[in-house]
Amino acid sequence: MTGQFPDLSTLCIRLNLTNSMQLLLGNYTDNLHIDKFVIGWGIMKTLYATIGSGNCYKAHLVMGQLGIAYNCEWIDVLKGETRSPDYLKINPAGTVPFLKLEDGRGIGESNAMLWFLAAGTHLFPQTLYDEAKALEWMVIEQTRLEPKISPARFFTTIVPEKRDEMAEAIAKWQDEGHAGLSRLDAHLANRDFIVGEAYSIADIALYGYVHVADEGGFDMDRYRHVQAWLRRVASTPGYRPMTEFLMAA
Ligand SMILES: N[C@@H](CCC(=O)N[C@@H](CS)C(=O)NCC(=O)O)C(=O)O
Repeated sequence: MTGQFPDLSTLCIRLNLTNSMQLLLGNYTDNLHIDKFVIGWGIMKTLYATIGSGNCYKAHLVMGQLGIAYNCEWIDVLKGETRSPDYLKINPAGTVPFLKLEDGRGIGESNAMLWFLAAGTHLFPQTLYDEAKALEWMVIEQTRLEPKISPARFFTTIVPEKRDEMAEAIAKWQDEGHAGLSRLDAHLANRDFIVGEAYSIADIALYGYVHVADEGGFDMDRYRHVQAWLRRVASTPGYRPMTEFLMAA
């Protein structure tokens, strides 16, 4: 019955169910013989996330593709909610995404979440070498791509009123981001996915921001291998676009 599970998780996110409502839903799903271990007592992971964030989208995408049900708590970065005393008690680093596990322990850093959530599944790299290559590309993502694409996109699309003021910095982020995108394009010239033969968390990590780089003013027509890979990722089983994540807010 796991095939029904992603639909259920979408339902839980959309309705933003309280714990007691999840408990009821858990009892209901027991009758349907849907996964009792996760849903049975209504206890779920909680993802603290902000709208429009590629880092938060990575966690949404991997949980959707693995059929993991979770609550989503929306934190408004633009209103400074990541720095509120209440949120700092949850994640002292004051950033999103943040994943709270069923037992109350937490995980920060989007790529660490991917690693934890996918371990032992078909989305985890299948050999030690591929694990190392996945880590290599996840570090490249966090150092050469995300820190360039994310701020360029933020000041171009999310707060466009700041675009002129930030024009010089945006141009610099774009230059540096293009170096990372060129490297990714060369890597994808002769392969379908980032590591090994199959789609994995390395693809999800890279996809989070690369697929919205055009919103940061990056000319993506320069990268035909990246474009083909973006289409391949978007056709993997259980894929959900970022816009669907936003609609759940
Ligand atoms: N490297 C972290 C980046 C986390 C991060 O900087 N998140 C941004 C949103 S994408 C944030 O929380 N900004 C608000 C703040 O720093 O107060 C990850 O991959 O999760």
